[in-house]
Amino acid sequence: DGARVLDPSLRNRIMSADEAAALILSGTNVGMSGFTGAGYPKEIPLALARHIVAAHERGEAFKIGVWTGASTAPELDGALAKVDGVEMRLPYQSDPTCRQRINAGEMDYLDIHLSHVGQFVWSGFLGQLDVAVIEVAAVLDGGRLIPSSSVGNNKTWLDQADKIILEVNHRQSLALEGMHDIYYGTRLPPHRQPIPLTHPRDRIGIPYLTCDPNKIIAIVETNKADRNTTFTPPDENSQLIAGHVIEFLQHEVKKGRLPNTLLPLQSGVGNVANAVFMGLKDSPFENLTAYTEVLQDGMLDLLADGKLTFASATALSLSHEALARFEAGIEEFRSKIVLRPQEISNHPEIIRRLGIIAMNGLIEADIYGNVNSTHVMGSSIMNGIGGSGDFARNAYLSFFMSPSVAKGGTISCIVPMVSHVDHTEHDVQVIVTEQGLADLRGLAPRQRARLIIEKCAHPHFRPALEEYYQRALKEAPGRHTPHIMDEALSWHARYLRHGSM
Ligand code: 0RQ
Repeated sequence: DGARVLDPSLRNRIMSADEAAALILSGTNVGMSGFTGAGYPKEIPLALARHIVAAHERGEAFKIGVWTGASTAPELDGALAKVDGVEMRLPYQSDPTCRQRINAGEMDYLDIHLSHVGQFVWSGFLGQLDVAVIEVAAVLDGGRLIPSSSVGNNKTWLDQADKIILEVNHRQSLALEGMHDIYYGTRLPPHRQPIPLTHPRDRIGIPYLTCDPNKIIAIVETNKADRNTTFTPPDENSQLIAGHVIEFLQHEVKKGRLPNTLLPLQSGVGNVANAVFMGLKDSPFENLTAYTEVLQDGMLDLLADGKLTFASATALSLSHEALARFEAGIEEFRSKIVLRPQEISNHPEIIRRLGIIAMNGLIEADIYGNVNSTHVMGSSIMNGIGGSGDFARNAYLSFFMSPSVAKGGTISCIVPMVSHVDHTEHDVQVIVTEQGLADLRGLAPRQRARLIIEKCAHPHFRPALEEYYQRALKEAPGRHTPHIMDEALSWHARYLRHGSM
């Protein structure tokens, strides 16, 4: 009915999702909104998938490049991957159908640091962006847009795309207005200036996305909820990991290396992250803040009870129950939450300045502290690096957390050598499993190996790791980071051959 298109001159561009999707041509690059299942377009990708099927049935090739903020949902990544409509996907995804196509070699995937995407596009490294498809809560006058439940790369897509298609989602609360802070001060070198943000609560931009209204070629009205990010109560391992992290933070406060308010927290998504935030509820720390990418259920609860005083993120990623709590309390939450573009939420300059405490997941770590968080057995992608690298390298304190074993105990997540490396030994400070915590700061490689094997490895794999390390100490030509080259990846090879490490 156009009620949320407040610029009358744009109302004649309202059309159906099918009509709008028909404006997206094969071979184009499309910048879509969406970050961890929030704020992604919900109707146009589905309509586009139908157009792609029809083209394929006519014997025509039809593939596009799909650029987003981060992961989206089955209606976007899933639908387009299912119809084999994606040539190149970037910068992060976690959809099972996409994953299968990527690992089958049928789709290219560019897995890049989330903070790099904006500057890559501005610099032209990724080629031309043809169309932006952006979900918004409302269209105001003068090309101003009320952003949706995520910001991600939307500013960059709106600025850089030749044409813009908007999905105005009536399901998103209009009370989101004012919760965003869109910074328009970023430049390419050599024109950069310091980003004037010194506290997570600082507002340095404006509450709206802006665009050239002449570029808007279509507006589609929708009414659909974001993906329901199901929340499962933390399992035993997650609780043990959270316990180790919190005990360690208390120790750091006692040593005078952290204030009792800690430092702004960043955490990845998932069960362990939620467990840490639930654990913080009963911790002695006070007036906590978060400077992170994704605001999950655990963090929302801490904001509600005052333990967390402020959270800066680029996306909300909530279960439907938490979303209801968020919407009921949105007036209060608006003073406690700010949503920013991902180039700012993940900016190395700000992460270093604020002194973030970063907590991310790992797939495997090796005995020297290199971390793989993206690949299974060296060659298959799981999700992607996401923001973990932006945070890990620049944080004040960087944790990597995981259960010590995977797949029913057949895989050790602590291995002699990682089969792929995302976070090098130089970026990894603390490794935590349910077994314990290894504080690697200030330790040389051989000291790290002893600690990681002792504190983090599962007892079932510990003796074999110990034995490998002792032999490497004797046999390796170099004693700085002792390895036996013929054997370093034999655990993975054994798993691939026999289904167990
Ligand atoms: O697969 O469910 O099929 O069994 O990996 O593992 O233990 O459920 O842990 O959901 O926290 O994911 C690193 C993948 C951990 C995630 C990773 C299998 C395991 C399971 C998931 P199944 P868990 P999590 C913020 C920051 C990179 C991006 C990032 C991730 C599945 O944290 O994607 O940090 N991180 N972003 O069985 C084979 C191993 C394995 C293994 C686990 N050693 N070998 N499979 N698995 N260890 C968010 C953004 O940036 C957007």
